[in-house]
Amino acid sequence: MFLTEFREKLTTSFGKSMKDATDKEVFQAISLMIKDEIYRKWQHTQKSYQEGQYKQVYYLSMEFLLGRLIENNLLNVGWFDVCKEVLMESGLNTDKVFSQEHDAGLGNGGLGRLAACFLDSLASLKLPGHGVGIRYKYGLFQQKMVNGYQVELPDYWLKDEYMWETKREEEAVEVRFGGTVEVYYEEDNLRFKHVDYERVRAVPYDVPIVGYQNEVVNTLRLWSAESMNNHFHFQSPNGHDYYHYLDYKRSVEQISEFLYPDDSFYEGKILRLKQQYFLVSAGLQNIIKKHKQTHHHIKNLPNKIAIQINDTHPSLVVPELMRLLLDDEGLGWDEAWAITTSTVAYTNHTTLNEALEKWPENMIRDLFPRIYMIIEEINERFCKQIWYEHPSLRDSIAQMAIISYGTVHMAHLAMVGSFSINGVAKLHTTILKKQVMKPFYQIFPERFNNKTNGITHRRWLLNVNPELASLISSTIGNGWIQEPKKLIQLLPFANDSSFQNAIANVKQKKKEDFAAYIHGKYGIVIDTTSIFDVHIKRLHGYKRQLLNIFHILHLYQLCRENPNLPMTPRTFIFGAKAAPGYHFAKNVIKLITAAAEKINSDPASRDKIKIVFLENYNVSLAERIIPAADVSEQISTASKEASGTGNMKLMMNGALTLGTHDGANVEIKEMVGPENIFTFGLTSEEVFDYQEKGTYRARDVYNSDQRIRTVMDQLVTRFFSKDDVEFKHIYYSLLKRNDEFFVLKDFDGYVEAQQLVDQTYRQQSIWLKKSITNIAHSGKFSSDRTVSQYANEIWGIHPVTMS
Ligand code: 26W
Repeated sequence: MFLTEFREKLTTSFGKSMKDATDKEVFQAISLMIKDEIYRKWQHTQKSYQEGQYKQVYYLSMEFLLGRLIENNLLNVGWFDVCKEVLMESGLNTDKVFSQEHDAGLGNGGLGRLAACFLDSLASLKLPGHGVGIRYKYGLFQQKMVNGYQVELPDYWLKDEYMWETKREEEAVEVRFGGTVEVYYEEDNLRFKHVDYERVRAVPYDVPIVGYQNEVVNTLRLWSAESMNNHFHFQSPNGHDYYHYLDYKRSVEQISEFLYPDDSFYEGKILRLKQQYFLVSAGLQNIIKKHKQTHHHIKNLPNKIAIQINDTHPSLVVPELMRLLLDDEGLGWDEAWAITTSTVAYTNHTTLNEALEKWPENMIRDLFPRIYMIIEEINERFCKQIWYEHPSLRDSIAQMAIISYGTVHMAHLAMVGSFSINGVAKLHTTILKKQVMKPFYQIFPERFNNKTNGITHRRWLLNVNPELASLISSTIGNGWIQEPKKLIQLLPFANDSSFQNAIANVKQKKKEDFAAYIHGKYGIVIDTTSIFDVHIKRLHGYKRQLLNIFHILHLYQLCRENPNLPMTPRTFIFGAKAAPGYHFAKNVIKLITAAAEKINSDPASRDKIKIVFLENYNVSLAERIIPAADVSEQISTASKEASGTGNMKLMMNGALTLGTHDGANVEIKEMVGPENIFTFGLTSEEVFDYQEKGTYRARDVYNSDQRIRTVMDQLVTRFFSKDDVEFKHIYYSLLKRNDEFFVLKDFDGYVEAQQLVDQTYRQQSIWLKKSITNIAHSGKFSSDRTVSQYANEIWGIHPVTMS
């Protein structure tokens, strides 16, 4: 059946038979077959949602880090196995075929990948929920390594046709920038007219989001910016209008040109702000239009729609919804405000000060004059509310205001304008309530809630590790696929030696697969009997890749001092992109690659330590590394990592966590028990305490620990580099700038924890028992659990029954 249709598709689309078709044509033919299958369901789902008049949720996000969809879609339509079989029998290399799909890299890291996992869970749980984002022409940059340095290249992911999108020309809306606002009276009512604005056409491209073996196909709607054709009339004889038009066209198309590559770092770039408003305005106009078509009036909006904003990036949704309700729908302020604050919900993903968005007041005023007026009004009313209703907070008004000292605080706007404010792990939510957002918690205690992050076990176990998935199913049945919490049924097998062996065999196979992949691609050889120690995430000071490399440099020193050093060989695997302007992060990358060059070739260390820095870390690469990992590095400075989600993916694939008491590590430890995780380092309370009292002295640690001195002095004595200034940035950040991320402070604890890792790994049966225990508890971290909690506790939406 599949085979016949596949042959037919190759013939009708490309005029080719299986033996002549290129890998790309094979990929496209399969995609087209999937499309035939899912577009019917898609249409049917939309019809059912309309007719059932269900409440729907819209997840607004500047980022959706989808990766590839081919395997996911095959799995979800139930064709994964048969497709693989047919390709293999036909002598086609499935890996090569699937790799024809370019990763959709429309995100930076955790926040964007979380959005993608949520979409998968929404559809798989039959929940009526959709994504709204931007169709960036260029996704996150491609990282090339040149002489050990990161070089950024544009990611033109749309070079070949993107198989999963459909342009919906007829749903285009207009978004307006700049201009001025005229205020006038009409029948005793104050009215506002926006004039002289620049017009931008927002055109949606829809991507179907397929539920796991059910009838539901939801929508990810990505907006693209185009110029209006009728914006200018070319009349003037000297051609000025024409040049004007070209300028205008270029400035408009810029809006959806590229994804900003900053992760947890705010840059006040005007184009980024335009992107945010573009997403919000196009998304909302479309949502309201659809709502009115189905429900005929606007006043029941909160009963039928919830809007979740992914961090503050789309927080202009608050004043934009107010604008539409006031100016277009003619509602009064109080009514509009009640609707807005019952519709919008906000998720916070970071407490880092440098990541909090604060736009210059005049930027907002110039770009969106009407929106600015509305924000001013919201601010004034909010400040009054504090003054009259919370007199004890009067002294804090300036700190809590939405607009103060020439800046607009987006987190304040988001909190004031939404009915729910959630953090992404227990510890993170506690920190929000007790520290970062404390005064807001005093005013709106009922709004704060926690939703610990999750990951889709369909992609991150079933799809990337079919060997492990089938071993699990043959042991406990396949109920865990629908109900991932059932993975707990593996617990009785943790001590079972034949199950341990089977788990060890799967891990070995995945390590060999990964080794073969990097050998084929980069010519790098790695020892598959070594421990695969994996640190994969964005490169950032707080994530402390530096602590990892310092430990490696220390191990190297031990190897040089003692040729018989007893240690299990280790392969240290890094994957990380640094923001292009983040010099410290780039310096750390160079340190890792410089250390790799020296240590990997030194006879004193090369049989024990191997460092691999993988180029261009992205979703598809993560899918190859994670199943092969033994150790999961989650070593952020306590309090700084809101949750982490790589920790969950690695645990689900049997890696043991080596981590600090931070983010979701805390909950992983709670689940698996302290004996099944390696933890170390300062607690978040200790970090706060040092910060408040200013009592940390990095130099004292340096002076008192010979191991640290040895490692650090190597940075500035041409040990790893031709000159002695290459790593001075790192050296000074630790000693002169007092080690903001407590790398030196946690060094000792980390070394000790690493020794324990080594000792434990030597006792394979004990290691495997821990590994199985981790897999068994990983069901809690399925995004199905997370999304169900959002659905029940925030959105008030329910699974649908399809007609
Ligand atoms: C405006 C610049 C900017 C860009 C991105 C500021 C902040 C961000 C994101 C909030 C950064 C991010 O991805 N945060 C991560 O979100 C994940 C999903 O909740 C968490 O698991 C990570 O801990 C958090 O770092």
